[in-house]
Formats: sequence, structure tokens, C-alpha cells
Amino acid sequence: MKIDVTRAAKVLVPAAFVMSATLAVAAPAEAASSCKGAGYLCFYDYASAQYGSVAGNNANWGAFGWNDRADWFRNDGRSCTVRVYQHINGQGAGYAIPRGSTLSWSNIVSSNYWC
Ligand SMILES: [Ca+2]
Repeated sequence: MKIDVTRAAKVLVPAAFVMSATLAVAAPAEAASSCKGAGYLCFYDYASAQYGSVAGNNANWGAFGWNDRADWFRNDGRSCTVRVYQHINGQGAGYAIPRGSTLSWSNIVSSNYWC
């Protein structure tokens, strides 16, 4: 009996991991009620009272419904600074957000790049 329980647990862990990885690729910044946590740039829109989170570089936030929309940002990344920009493709004005820091910049950001 003990052996069966252990085997079941080993199967469940990889399945949960695959599901999480698939969601991250398909929806880089779905509206949510909280930050996604470690590894993400988290942001918040006061108008809709929704959080979003992105991992990796994103050249056009309009692709997932967040162009010129986020008002508050927090770098929950695991390793480095993230830069947010006024326009797509890292153009226009920008701010660097060191790991663990926050930024308030309303309805402007359209792209982000790490490190
Ligand atoms: Ca907003």
C-alpha cells in the first residue's frame, strides 16, 4: 500500500508542472486577482482592479490586452532588473525596476525587457 501512494505522488508532480508551463506560454498576462509570484514582473490596473504578470521579454503588451493600461509594477524576478518602456519594442521613455522594487507609472507601458 505504501508503495502505491508514493508512485501516485510522483506522477502528479510532473503533470502539474506541465500544466503550469503551458499556461505561461499561452497567456503571458491574463487578468488575475493577484501576482503570479517568483519569476514574474507583476503589475496592476486601478481602473479594472486586476493584476497581470509577465515572464520574459514582451515587445508589445497590446498583444495580451495591457497596452497603456498598467499603473503599478513590481519586479518579482529571480535574477535581474526589468525595464519597462513607453512604446512597443523598447522605444520611448523607460524605467529600470531592480529586483524586489516597485514602480508607479500610469497607463503608459507597452513593452518590457529583462536585464
Ligand atoms: Ca490603468
